[in-house]
Amino acid sequence: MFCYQCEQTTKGTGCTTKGVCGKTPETTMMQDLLTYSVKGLSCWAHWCKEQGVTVPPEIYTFIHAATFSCLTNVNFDDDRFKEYVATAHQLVDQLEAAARAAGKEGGPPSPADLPQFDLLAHPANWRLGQSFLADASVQQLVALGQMTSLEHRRHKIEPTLLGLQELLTYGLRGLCAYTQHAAMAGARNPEVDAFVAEAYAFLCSPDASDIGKTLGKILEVGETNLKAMALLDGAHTTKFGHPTPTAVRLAPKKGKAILVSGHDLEDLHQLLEQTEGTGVNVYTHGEMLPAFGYPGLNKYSHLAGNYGNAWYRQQKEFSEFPGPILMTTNCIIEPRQAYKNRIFTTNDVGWAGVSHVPGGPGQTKDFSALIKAAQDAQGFTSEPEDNGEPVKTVTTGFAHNAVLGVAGEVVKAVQEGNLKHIFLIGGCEGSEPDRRYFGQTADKTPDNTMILTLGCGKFRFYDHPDLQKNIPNTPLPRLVDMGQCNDAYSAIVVASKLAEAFGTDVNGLPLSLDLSWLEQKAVVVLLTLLHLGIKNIRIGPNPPAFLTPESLGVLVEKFNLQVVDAKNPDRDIEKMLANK
Ligand code: FS2
Ligand code: SF4
Repeated sequence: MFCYQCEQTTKGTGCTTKGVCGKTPETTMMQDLLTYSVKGLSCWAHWCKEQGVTVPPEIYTFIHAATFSCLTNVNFDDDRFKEYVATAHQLVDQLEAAARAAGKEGGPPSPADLPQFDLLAHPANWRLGQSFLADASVQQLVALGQMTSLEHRRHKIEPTLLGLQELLTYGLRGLCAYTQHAAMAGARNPEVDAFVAEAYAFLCSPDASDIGKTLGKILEVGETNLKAMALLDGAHTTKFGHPTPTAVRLAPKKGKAILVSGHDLEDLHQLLEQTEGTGVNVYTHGEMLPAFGYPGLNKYSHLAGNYGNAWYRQQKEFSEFPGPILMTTNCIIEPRQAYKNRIFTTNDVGWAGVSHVPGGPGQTKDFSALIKAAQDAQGFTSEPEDNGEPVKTVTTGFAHNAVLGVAGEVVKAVQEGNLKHIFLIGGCEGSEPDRRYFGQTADKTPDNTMILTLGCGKFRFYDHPDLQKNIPNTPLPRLVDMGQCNDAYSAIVVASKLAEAFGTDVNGLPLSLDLSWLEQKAVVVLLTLLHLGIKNIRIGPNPPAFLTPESLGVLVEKFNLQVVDAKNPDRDIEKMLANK
């Protein structure tokens, strides 16, 4: 196997025997086979659209779901990948039949001489029959996956170009995560749908051998992701209202309990509806914490609090949680025996042997098994109030609407010299020691600065007492939790409005971006920021393994993209305060 799509990759170069995430060589090959199959389906979808043949929305929904399933820490279940592969090939048959029925002969371009497709036919021409797929073992499919794999391709393509092609692929994975979340909340954007198919078709064309064209397409991924994040933001705020600053309890309440992790607010919503009046409390975990900011979710009194921290601590935290757990999206890691029979997956999340709650966009899911598991479990038998202990809280819900509501105060504080700088410190969390840098940086920022945060990276510092205070001489909080990683959209809206207020562009603001990245959602958010022309962004703790020094050099030259100085947060803070 070979996989270098995420930051925690082995030795900073690539996972070759088993993923640090737990991904096996077999699952890696199944994902590579699925990606090849999705490329073929996308070539057909893009061609049909160009020919004026209607592409049903379900086809795009599938492309997005299958793409999301290959994101880090989402799906580790080979049987599910077999189903995805079968569906991809069946949908190509469906599109071909629709094209023929519309009188369109031929099919998408499929040049024979592209080095990455030397072992199997071009993806647009390569089809697995449903009868073969019905009988095929995972091992047979793994062997096919080997022929389509990154492990094979990387010896065929010059590393800088390969890295850029992979950057485009990983950007699509992040983008499709957000469109999938939006679809679950009832929103889609046909322009975004069509772009994803077009971008996959680009990867199957001779143009993908041109570094300049590939870089251009990569920035288009960033541009399209802005639309996807806006779509998701609109879906959330339409359904659940604009987030407002809300205190979140960080302690249990006595009683039966369910823990919900991941990003899917609609799953949480449906679960809250189905548990209402049952006596079961629902707790958020990891990226679900910002749910408390939404009036349409916070109105449920049995949304009891947040339990635990970021995803990478889940094995310990889930073992100790006295009830079932629902993983709605990434990041899942190998379930321990202690909770394997009480963790449930849904959406594109999967782990072999773990119960899965089915249901797609627009459907109501049946969470009764989860609720029964909660009723059968012990639940929490004590709470801090029993001993007169104080209950710790943090505040979330500072999305764009809430922050823009105090934009006048922000401008005033800057003009009066009380607010010197704004840091955006957020993104992903992970277990590597160098990630301490982000907590240290947050702690070391001066009192007269504001920290915007989002994503699970905030768990490094979200409850630090000094950051719970206000900026001296202002009514503004020092720490502003804007939400999940997708709420980078809120940060972009706020930065653009502040730039307008100060008569400058975002690069002219006293604002620095210090981003922790792990997986491909962070990759696509970075592409969006680069598309917007934002300079001096820092990422870390390590640079992406898939970018060679040459391709990183292009980004450094064009955007002054920097890697954090993980051992020296003071030096980074000094530079950021000088807008460097
Ligand atoms: Fe955190 Fe994991 Fe949000 Fe990332 S829960 S690192 O995939 O999506 O951020
Ligand atoms: Fe390794 Fe990350 Fe790939 Fe998992 S997703 S195999 S940790 S590079």
